[in-house]
Amino acid sequence: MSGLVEYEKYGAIGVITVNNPPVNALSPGVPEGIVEGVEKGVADPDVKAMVLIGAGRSFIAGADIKFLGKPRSETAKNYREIIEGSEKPVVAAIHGYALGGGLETALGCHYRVAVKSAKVGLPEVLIGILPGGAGTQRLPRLIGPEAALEMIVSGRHVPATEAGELGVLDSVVEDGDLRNAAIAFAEKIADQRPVPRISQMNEKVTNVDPAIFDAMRKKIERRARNQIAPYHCIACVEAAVSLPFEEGVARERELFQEIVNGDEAKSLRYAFFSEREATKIPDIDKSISAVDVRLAAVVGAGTMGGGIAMCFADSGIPVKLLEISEEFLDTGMAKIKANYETSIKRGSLTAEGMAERMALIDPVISYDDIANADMVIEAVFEEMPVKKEVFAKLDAVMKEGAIMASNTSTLDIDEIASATKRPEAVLGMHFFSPANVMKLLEIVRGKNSSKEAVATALKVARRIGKVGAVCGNCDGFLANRSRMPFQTEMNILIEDGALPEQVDKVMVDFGYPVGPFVVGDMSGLDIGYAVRKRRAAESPNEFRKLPIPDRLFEMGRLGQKTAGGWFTYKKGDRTPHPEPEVVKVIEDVRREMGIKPHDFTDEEILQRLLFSSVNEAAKILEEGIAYRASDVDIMWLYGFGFPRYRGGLLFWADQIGVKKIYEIMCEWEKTYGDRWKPANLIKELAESGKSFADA
Ligand code: T1G
Repeated sequence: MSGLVEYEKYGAIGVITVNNPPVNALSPGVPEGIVEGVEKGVADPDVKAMVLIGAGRSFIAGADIKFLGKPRSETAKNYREIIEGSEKPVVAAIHGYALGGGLETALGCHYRVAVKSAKVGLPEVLIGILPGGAGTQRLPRLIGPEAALEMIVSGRHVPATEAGELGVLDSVVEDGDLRNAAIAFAEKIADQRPVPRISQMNEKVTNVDPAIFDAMRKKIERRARNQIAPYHCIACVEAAVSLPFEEGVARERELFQEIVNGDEAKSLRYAFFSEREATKIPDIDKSISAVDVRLAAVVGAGTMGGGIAMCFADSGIPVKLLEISEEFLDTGMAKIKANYETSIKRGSLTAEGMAERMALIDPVISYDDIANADMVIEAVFEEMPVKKEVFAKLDAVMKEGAIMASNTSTLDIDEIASATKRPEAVLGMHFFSPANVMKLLEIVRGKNSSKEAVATALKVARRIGKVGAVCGNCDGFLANRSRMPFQTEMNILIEDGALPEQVDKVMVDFGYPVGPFVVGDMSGLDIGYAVRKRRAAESPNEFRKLPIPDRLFEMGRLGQKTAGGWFTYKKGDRTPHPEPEVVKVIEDVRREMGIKPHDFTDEEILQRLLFSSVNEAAKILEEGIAYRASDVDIMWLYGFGFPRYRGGLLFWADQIGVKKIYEIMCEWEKTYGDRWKPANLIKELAESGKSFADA
């Protein structure tokens, strides 16, 4: 055997075990090893049936993404058909995950048994491709085209119990000794004939209403905007109901080849690996032990603090929520309760789920009540004196070894840490609003933050379902600092002649869920106004005023929290409507600034906005605030809704080419001023022909 796959006989059952840590991906040698195992079982007259199982924590998590699009052996191309063609039944025994090629392998088997905690799925669409191992042909034959279409186009992981109800699995057993359960199942069916082969089950793919495919296309058109893979997935399932199996497989292979090495697939594979790369910190290896956070605490029960407390409760971690008064605490708890009730109304949470979560949140008003927490996250007003007062109190009460984090979005972590006698225990954990929804957790490493503190924050990020990315301490850290030029530039574009609805349309067409001016209306023009006031006071010479949003704020146009901001909204409707009053403000300001407005192409709007942030991200990289370009991309994907199928801000910039961006910036520096002076890193990369990925 190839060492990646072992074969052992238990009585009359041959057990084939895939052992390719960490997730038993179908790396070269694994399909070959499985075939060897099946051939051994078939050749052995004492063997009546076989079991295919995964060692370690999972069945097979899919093709090895690192080898996608690369040549494979003939056996690797046909191993599923070899399994299925066996005269002796093969039972797939699933724990952990059976995803992508893993589930397709199980569909090549004759039966599928899983433990309750297992999950199955065909998530290929999430990395810009489609199930390329006949999954789009077998699954519709097994569970019907509609259920198969939903699984394949969503790419979701289906829990075993649901998969059992759908018919993907023949048996779902209690978590425990899966191998024995599978062996028992194999013994039970060993003599049953004919051996069930999905490729020959055609009754579920005949007389199918073709309308289901266009209905799916209509259903996904908003979220699948500009993408190809979701539509190719639909076409494959259409082939399953219109062609014989072999021809359907050929069609699937043809559509797979069309996209496996396309931009969308490359971008999504990049995003997949970047997310995991972000957890690898150069000077923090596995020898650094993170604190095991069994009890958390949050200081401040406002919108952010309440949302952060929910993150812990949602993950089953008890959390104390501290406020300065019963009144503030009651308000905070009521908001949390209302959030959960909304989830129940939406069907994403049950009443008992809410009760479990609420029971994990313990509202308190004394610092002594949180002293025993392993981690405390401060989420009070974004004012330095207030934060330092909180940290001084935390320093006085928190137990030895507790990690003390601030949720600040821009304030200096080192200054906050200076309020304590243990700055090594202090770092930033910047959640994005709403904290219980947004996936990004920006971990800010102060100059004294210990490796244990950073390792703990990363471990907690994973446990509470966040995507953690680490950066250094500076004004705005990585995410907001890299985004700031974008926000300035969008206002300058309006001063110069563009309108909010044009800018928003450009960014929505690019792939953002909503445009930046609507985002401004959602977060509130008061937020930006306060930040601009602080920066103008701190660095009057550097800071560029933005008279238009200032004037809208001063008119009381704060955004969706009032009748309107950049746009006007009808009650209960988030549809943005261009507002003549806003246009008048824009025209007044242009006149006062002596600006002669001109038109912009959509491309210039897109490049002006994104290149301004590319330039800042380059400075962040050259200052060592970010470890790698892909960390910038993770922050933009998960913090700002940058379209995932474009990989991320710097991945997208690399597709254009740093040299071309450098040349455009040099032109803009002459036309629009020194804010467009290219960062040194951009100049260096342009002159050396390198990319941000090389940086
Ligand atoms: N290929 C290569 N490496 C993989 C991998 C894969 N499919 N899945 C995970 N890894 C690595 C990952 O990069 C990380 O590496 C380590 O394993 C642990 O992963 C023909 C063509 C299975 C739910 O899309 O969704 O099959 O950082 O941190 O949080 O039709 O991994 O340790 O060096 O994510 O417990 C389809 C992708 C492939 C599944 C486990 N399959 N993987 O999550 O661990 S295409 C997928 C996941 C395909 C066929 C097509 C998750 C997981 P490192 P992890 P986890």
